[in-house]
Amino acid sequence: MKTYNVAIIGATGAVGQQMKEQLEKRNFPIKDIVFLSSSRSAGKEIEFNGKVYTVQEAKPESFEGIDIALFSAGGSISEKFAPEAVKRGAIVIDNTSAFRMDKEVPLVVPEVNKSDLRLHKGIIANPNCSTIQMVCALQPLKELYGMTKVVVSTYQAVSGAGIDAINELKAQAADFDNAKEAEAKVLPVKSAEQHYPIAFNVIPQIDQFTENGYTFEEMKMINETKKIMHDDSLAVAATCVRLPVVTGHSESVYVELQKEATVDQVKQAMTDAPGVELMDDPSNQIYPMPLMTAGLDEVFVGRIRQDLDNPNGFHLWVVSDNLVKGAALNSVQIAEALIEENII
Ligand code: L14
Repeated sequence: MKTYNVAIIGATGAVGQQMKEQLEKRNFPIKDIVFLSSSRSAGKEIEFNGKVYTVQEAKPESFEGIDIALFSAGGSISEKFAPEAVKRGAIVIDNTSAFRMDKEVPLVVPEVNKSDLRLHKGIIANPNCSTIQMVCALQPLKELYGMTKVVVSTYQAVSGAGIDAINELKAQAADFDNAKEAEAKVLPVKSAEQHYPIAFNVIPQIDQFTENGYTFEEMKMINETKKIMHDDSLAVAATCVRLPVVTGHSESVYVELQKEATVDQVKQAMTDAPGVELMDDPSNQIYPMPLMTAGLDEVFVGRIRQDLDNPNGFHLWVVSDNLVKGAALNSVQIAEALIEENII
């Protein structure tokens, strides 16, 4: 079997650690692996398949001989080093928002648009976590019934904002009586001046605001959904909200179909969809929740209801681990698809 030289950039981050775990768990055909990071995390040690590796500072030369480079160290690192990796013959799978809307860059969820991988020119973008889990549930409905409109509200975990945000939630949660005055340095946006506690709170802001009043996270969901599903005419609106959950994003999704469908048909579509698991049994209080889906691969869908005023409208509750299918697993599945399809 052919094996590959792999690099993980951002190896010590929340997503980087999960990328390492997915490669181990899925027995990815690795010849050699290097763990790269900013100078700040260089020197740390990482165990991979029983062997200890030292994290090295990313430099252009680090990509010499690399076949597949998995980037998750922030947009500016990707902008700087992804072209260097491509120049040296690597295929880059980038988990930041740096290249997602670039026309030359495929934006791929393998269950939805694997065939776009063939169009790559060196860089392939991994979509935003909230977008990935939503399109996994939407694509089968669009194929079967057509789709005109999507309205989503998210309930997002802090792990999307990194290890610092996880630690901040844990520290604040330890002190219920002082929650209101809790020290906050990370959320909603680390680089901003104003911060708010997340423990016992709900923050209707993820990423910075854009000029139209939507946040970048909301605009990412809107634009990426249209690109992945190849439908610029699909109406999409999003409201992205942070909750005091460590890992696992939840979404309330309202979708309007072109053709009429029944709840049973929508449930069947979820049962048949690759990567999706139906978890919908209200009589037994069965529906997905982030605590129960943490660490799992699938996108879980429950609470499926027909709209009471529009027979073509359906409401879905969609939950998945944002670090797994929302990030690391999707990146590794892209790499696996490149091998399966003889693209690499
Ligand atoms: O665009 O803060 O991939 O939860 C996803 C996680 C942006 C930040 C992306 C968060 C990131 C977001």
